[in-house]
Amino acid sequence: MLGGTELKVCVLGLGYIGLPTAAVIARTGAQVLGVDVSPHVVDTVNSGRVHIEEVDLDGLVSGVVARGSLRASTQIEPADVFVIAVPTPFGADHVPDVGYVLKAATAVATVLKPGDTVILESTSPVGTTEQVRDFVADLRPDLKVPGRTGEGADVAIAYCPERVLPGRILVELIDNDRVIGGITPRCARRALQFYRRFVRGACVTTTARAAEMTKLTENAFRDVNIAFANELSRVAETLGVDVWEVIRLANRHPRVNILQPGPGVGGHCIAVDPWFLVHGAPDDTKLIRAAREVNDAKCDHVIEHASALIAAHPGLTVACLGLAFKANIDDFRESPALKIAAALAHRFGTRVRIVEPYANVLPFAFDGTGATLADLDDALERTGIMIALVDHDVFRSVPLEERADKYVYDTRGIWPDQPAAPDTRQVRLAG
Ligand code: SAJ
Repeated sequence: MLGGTELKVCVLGLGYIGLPTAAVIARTGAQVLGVDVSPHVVDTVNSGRVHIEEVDLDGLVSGVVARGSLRASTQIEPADVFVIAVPTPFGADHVPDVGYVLKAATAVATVLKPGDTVILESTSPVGTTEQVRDFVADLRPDLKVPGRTGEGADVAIAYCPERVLPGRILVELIDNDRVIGGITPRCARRALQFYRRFVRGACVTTTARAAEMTKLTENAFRDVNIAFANELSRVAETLGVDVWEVIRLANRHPRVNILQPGPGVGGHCIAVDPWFLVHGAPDDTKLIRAAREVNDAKCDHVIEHASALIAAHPGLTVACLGLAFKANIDDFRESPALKIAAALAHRFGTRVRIVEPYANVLPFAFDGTGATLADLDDALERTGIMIALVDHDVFRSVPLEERADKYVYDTRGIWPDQPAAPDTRQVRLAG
């Protein structure tokens, strides 16, 4: 059944992961239903359009919707495989909130039948897949669930984290290796059959708990390494050295590969997931917690530095370049650039212009500030101070002659040729 073209798949959550996943599965010939709580998202997908920006996604979705392989609904329906791809935010004190996952599991339980496979893809604290299993077991006492009834279970439940990079989602969904953790080995094998339909990368099986921790480990690894770069940028600033040059030189060592400092870490993954490890083992996560704090503090540091620069030049207007959480995407979630630009807008009001080619209007964080959205050419002509917050290609390609006469605070190291103005020397070097 799992390998056949008649496979019915239900993807819960049509966000940045769920929609591309649903579309890629639909392309294999499976009948895919995407379920989302938002009627707007459902209507958009059913009309063959997309509500998120991702390379090549619009063409793929319009194709599979036109062929009838993908449709969307606010209501769940019976299927052979259920893929849960809903958000897992954290609440107060960084406590993970798996409420959406359990809500999705509750919906799945209403239509689950023997032979079905349930796969959780949402980034989750260790133990969440077992929680899903327990939920299903309680709601459906008529079904034998895995791990509670030995290997003779009616349904398979597994965890398989998404690992795709925004901007490369459709490529990485196919090419990346997948870690598939079953509640039991049989569950893992069932889920493996499913992923083999569309994944070209290696699919490796393990336990659900190991797969959950693997995902959190990957993002904590990146966070810790970015924190190292951000800490270096602070050290270099204090010592009056160009951090970008130091990193370039250190990376010539065959076993050194330092990441890039920036204005802090954003997105819904790297700035969030390490907290799930901290919450799971608070006494054992000193480094992971410290990295989170270093990266968050970098954002505040940039606000203070930029504010000092702007306050020192009361006659000049300011361009904040970028709001996205990283280069060349339209995703503003947990974005340090947005936080910094909004803080500056609240402090300096109408002096602030925001340049973000991926925004049509300013996000609500700017309401009441008097700051305005400007295009890049306009900002280059009219502003005397530029704060580079995102390394979009379009910013990177601004030639020196268009910025040589400005005060520049380059938090991403995109303009190594920028001359140091006497009173901004430290600012420029800091990153
Ligand atoms: N950043 C830096 N310096 C760097 C690299 C990144 O400051 O050298 C910043 C970015 O500007 C951004 C943040 O870190 O604000 C995160 O960006 P990212 O490109 O490192 O990662 P994400 O959040 O887009 O995607 C990550 C990926 N995880 C890893 O690389 C380990 C992706 O593979 C995951 O699927 C994704 O998280 C996720 O969904 O968990």
